[in-house]
Amino acid sequence: MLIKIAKASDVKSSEITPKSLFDGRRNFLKTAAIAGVGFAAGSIAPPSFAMTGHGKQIDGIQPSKWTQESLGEALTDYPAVTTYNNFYEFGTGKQDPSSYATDFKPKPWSVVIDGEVDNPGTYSYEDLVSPHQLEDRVYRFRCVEAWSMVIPWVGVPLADMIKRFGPKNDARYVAFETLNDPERMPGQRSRVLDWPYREGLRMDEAMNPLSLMAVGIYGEELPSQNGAPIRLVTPWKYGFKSIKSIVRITLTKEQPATSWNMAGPGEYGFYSNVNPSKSHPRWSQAKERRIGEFLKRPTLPFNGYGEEVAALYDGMDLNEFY
Ligand SMILES: Nc1nc2c(c(=O)[nH]1)N[C@H]1C(S)=C(S)[C@@H](COP(=O)(O)O)O[C@H]1N2
Ligand SMILES: [Mo]
Repeated sequence: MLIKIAKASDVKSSEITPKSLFDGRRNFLKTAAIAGVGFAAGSIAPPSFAMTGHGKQIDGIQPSKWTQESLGEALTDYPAVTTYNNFYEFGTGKQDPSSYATDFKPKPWSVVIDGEVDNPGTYSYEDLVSPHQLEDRVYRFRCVEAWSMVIPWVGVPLADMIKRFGPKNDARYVAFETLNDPERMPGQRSRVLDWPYREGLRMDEAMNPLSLMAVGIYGEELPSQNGAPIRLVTPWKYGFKSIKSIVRITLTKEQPATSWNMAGPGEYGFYSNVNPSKSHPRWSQAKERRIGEFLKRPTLPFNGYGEEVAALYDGMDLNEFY
């Protein structure tokens, strides 16, 4: 972002595997059938070769109202979702995370819950993520660098998780931190950001039904480059809010510091809502390159989720609170 501004033209055609070559599709179709994710018959070609090297399938995923059908847009191919990534803990290049996160072991994993909660503590991944709560959700994902994807996530509503922590009345914000371990995350040996990566939401944003703690994509466990084992997804905000590999969640009274705001306060605000009419100081946000497509699309206010979230910002000047 500050370091290197990637253009969609940086994605070589060899990185964007045609849909017909998506080898995880058999698996996803199975999950989709279980989860009741609807596809028009024949809209997806059968897999052309056997499954290899993909994540473990997640069982018992529930359907959600955010389906591919209701969104009406094509999913971004699994190979693009998993090889064109920003995850500076593994390097600043788009291919670095998929190259250097391969040895990262995301489990066992635990998350520290502290701050303004009645039930603080260290929660194991298994404690935190009940398989019964897992949902399939297809969301648009818009990076501040003006590329976008459509990703079928598997996750738990953040609101359900927070309720279990027993938020106190004076908790107004939620702060998140990524693992800080240069042994396991070699990109942290370079000081491109002030580690650990930090993000935050206002309490009402965190409790909004759209906010998801994702543990999978395409019906399978998250690959490490996508933020295994657990990461945030807030689809109405620029991608950098969607913090990966979370080890700490703190409920706070004050607005928490966030990594990109610390790195470039004039370029990245706390709110970071997708806003096509507010340019980044160095480029327009009016359009986006959907990865896998040739022509640019217009960017939608709140990334198309205004109906769900615009009311959160009633009376706020979103040019001031960017
Ligand atoms: N810890 C951490 N989280 C992060 C980042 C990062 O560098 N470190 N990059 C962010 C940015 S800029 C984007 S666009 C998304 C990319 O998520 P994806 O790889 O699943 O598409 O992760 C976000 N979360
Ligand atoms: Mo991003």
